[in-house]
Amino acid sequence: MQWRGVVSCLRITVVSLSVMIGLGLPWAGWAWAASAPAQLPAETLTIHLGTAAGALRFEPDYLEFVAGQRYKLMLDNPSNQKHYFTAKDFADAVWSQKVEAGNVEIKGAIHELELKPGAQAEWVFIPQKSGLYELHCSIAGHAEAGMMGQIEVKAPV
Ligand SMILES: [Cu+2]
Repeated sequence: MQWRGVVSCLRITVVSLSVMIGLGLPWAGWAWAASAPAQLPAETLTIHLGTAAGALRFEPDYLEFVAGQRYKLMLDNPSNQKHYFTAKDFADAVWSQKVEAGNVEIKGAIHELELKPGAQAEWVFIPQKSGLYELHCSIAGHAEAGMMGQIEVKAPV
């Protein structure tokens, strides 16, 4: 609870600073806003697609974001079969900066990710629209067996 309080305070401080910059130094404020999105500090979250024991589920199966904040979502597949991270409405509601996997960095819109056994990927994005979105694995039978989840994007405080 205390931690949440500190976070809200920090958010209010950041908003106040932005407002002050915007009002006091219009040109500096404009330049800051124009270059900001890709440089905002990123909060890191992790999601596992499947489990080492072979369970068909996402861990965790609920992710929460705040619109306008930058995130680095670390995806991995600890199981011995491939899985998908399919959340099309969510993907349409975010600005994707990049996906990094192995030595490859992919820029631009992302719709779905497939992770082979043992694979890892990092997806950097900024959610744009609040809402409750569904997540599932699109391999036949996996969603039915429980490989589903929810992604909530909250409006900025
Ligand atoms: Cu799956």
